[in-house]
This record gives sequence, C-alpha cells and structure tokens, in this order.
Amino acid sequence: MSFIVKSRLVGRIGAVAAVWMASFALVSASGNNSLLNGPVCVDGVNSSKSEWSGSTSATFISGSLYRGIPNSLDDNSETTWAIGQDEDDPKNAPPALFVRIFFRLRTNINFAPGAFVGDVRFPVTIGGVLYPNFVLQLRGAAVGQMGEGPVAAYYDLNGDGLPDGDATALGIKAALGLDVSELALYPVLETELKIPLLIPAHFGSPFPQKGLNGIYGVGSQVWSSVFATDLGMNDQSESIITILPGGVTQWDDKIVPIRVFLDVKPGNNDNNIGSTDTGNLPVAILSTPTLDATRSVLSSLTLGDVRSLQRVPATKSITKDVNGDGLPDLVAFFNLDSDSSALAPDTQVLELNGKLQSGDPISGKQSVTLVH
Ligand SMILES: [Ca+2]
Ligand SMILES: [Ca+2]
Ligand SMILES: [Ca+2]
Ligand SMILES: [Ca+2]
Repeated sequence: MSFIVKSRLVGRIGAVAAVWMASFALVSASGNNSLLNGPVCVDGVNSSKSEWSGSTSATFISGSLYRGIPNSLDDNSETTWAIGQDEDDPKNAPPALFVRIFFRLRTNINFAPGAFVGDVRFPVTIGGVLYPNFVLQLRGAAVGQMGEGPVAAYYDLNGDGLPDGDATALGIKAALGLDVSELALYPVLETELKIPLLIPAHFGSPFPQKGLNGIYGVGSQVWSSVFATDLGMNDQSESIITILPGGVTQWDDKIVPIRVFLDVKPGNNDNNIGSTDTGNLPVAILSTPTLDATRSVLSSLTLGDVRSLQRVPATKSITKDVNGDGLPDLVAFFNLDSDSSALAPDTQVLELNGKLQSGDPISGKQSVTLVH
C-alpha cells in the first residue's frame, strides 16, 4: 500500500509505530541459535550427527506468519537457521547463514530439469542496494549440479519471476534431499541453503571486526517459501529470521496473526464505500482449505483504517459462500460511521482483526475506495 499520509495523521502513525516497536521488543529469547559448532554440509540431508546439532527449529502453518504448535498436523514446514561454517570452505573462511527448510507436502525429489521446486523470498543487499523482493528460484536439475541434490538455483533480483543469474554468483549454495523431521513420520523434502552474511563492522564477536561482505543483512527479516507439493499445488509458509550480535539467529516467538483474505462488500470488486455504506458495511472473511472463517469469534472482530488504532466492533455476522468456491465464508457487518476515527477521509486500506474459536488471532487487509 502507499503510505502517503496527511500531516494530521502523523501522530496516529507514530502511535502505531510505537505499538509495533513495543511488540517487537517482546521477542522471546526461546528461539535462539548460538553459532553452530562444527561445519554444515549443504547436501540436502543431515550428513552427520553433529550437523545442525547446535540449533533449534520452528514449525509453521501454511500461508501465514503464524508460528505453529509443535507437531501440529496443520504445519507444513519446519525451518532452522544457524550461522556456521561451510564444510567445503577452507579453514578460517567467514561464517555464513545456513537455512534448512523441511516441507511436509513433498515426499519425493524427482523433479524434471527446469521444473519448479520452490521459490524462497528474502531481502538481500548487493553492492549497497537493497532488493526487498529478491527471490531464490530453486528448479529441477541433473543430479549433483549443485550441492549433492538435483537442484539448480537462480536469483531473481526484483521478484518479477524472470531469473537474473545463477545464484552461485552471489555465493549461495542449495541442495535438496529427503529426510525425517518433526513434521511427519516419513521423510519429506529437505532444502539446505547457504547464504553469505552481510555483517556491519564492529557487530560483535564472533564476527570479524571489519564486518562481512555478503548479501544477507542483520535484523528482523521475513522469509517466505513456496514449494511444489506432491499434488502439483503450491503451498506457502513464512517465517522471520533475526540475526543478533554474538552469532545468534532468532525467530519472533510471539504469536503472529494468521493472515486471512477479505472481501469488503462482497460482489463489489471496486470496494467503493459511499456515505450510505458505512452504517452496515459487510466484510467477508474468506475460508481456505486450511482456515474455516466461520469459526471466527464475532465478538472479537474489529475493523478500521489500517493506520489507525481506533476500530469498531462487528455487530452481526452471517455464513455464506461469497466467492463460490464451495467453502462457506463469514460475512461480518460493521457500523463504521459510529466511530469516525476508525475511518479517515482518505482511508485506503481497511484492516480486520479478531480471533478464531481456537484462540488463534487472525488479521486481514483490503484496499477500498471512499466515494464522497
Ligand atoms: Ca547437510
Ligand atoms: Ca528478475
Ligand atoms: Ca469486494
Ligand atoms: Ca467461499
């Protein structure tokens, strides 16, 4: 969304930012990995007992930044991050970031050359330029072309789907394999990645005083992965990696809401909101194969301008399949004009928050057009 705001809203934005900062300060220490002892071999499997032994993992549910419950059947991926040495590097080579992604919905690695294996998105900085939409494209290849698994890796700097070069040119290594994890009783797709670290000078031990000249920077960064499934459908999971001084990788341990898809004014694609709409505005929460929107708790649902802390509660709801996909959706109604501060004269994006009957928080956004 565009973040052009009028000056009278700046105070509100500041307040939102303060809340965001405060919630980030709550990051738990339970998701820490210290610098790995011993090298990682990028080959798509746990090639030795000591490999990854100094790290911990988190599992994630499809299509969200939600941290899953360990061993939940809903979780589709397990991710481990660690900073360590590449077994194939010369001694005293700089440490790199290693990422291991297990993906439950793929149980074989028989990808044809060029076939889609997965897209992994994370921001990188190359030559001082930040590429926020960077995508690492993993594709089928002849066995052994890269690492020891049948995968080729390309980089797509701007995320337009067109590869811009071979990922090895950026120091990235990738390998595929099948291995066991917390996700399933059977071996599933395991992807191992090595990403060169970009560390500022004086970041702290054990990093060199002069820093490291890689592509992956420190801080909290969202990783999004989409992998091929056995059924040929793509499925997604997301996670957050933070690199801290002392060679620690960390994930955000707070519960991040499950992302839900909204349809403001179902049937109206322009989402035009006129003065007569605001008193009883319908907003559909769309169900997906992994999320039953009808299990939303009505009393928890609130709506408002995404930039505002002011929200109005839902007044009622009905169950209806608004997009004809066979899955019943929840349509909640909001009296937006009963609290004008939830809707600004220049509102462009509405945000809905709430929770499911299971207690899991949900959040969704959609663009709207105010018609005055
Ligand atoms: Ca390995
Ligand atoms: Ca491109
Ligand atoms: Ca609509
Ligand atoms: Ca539906």
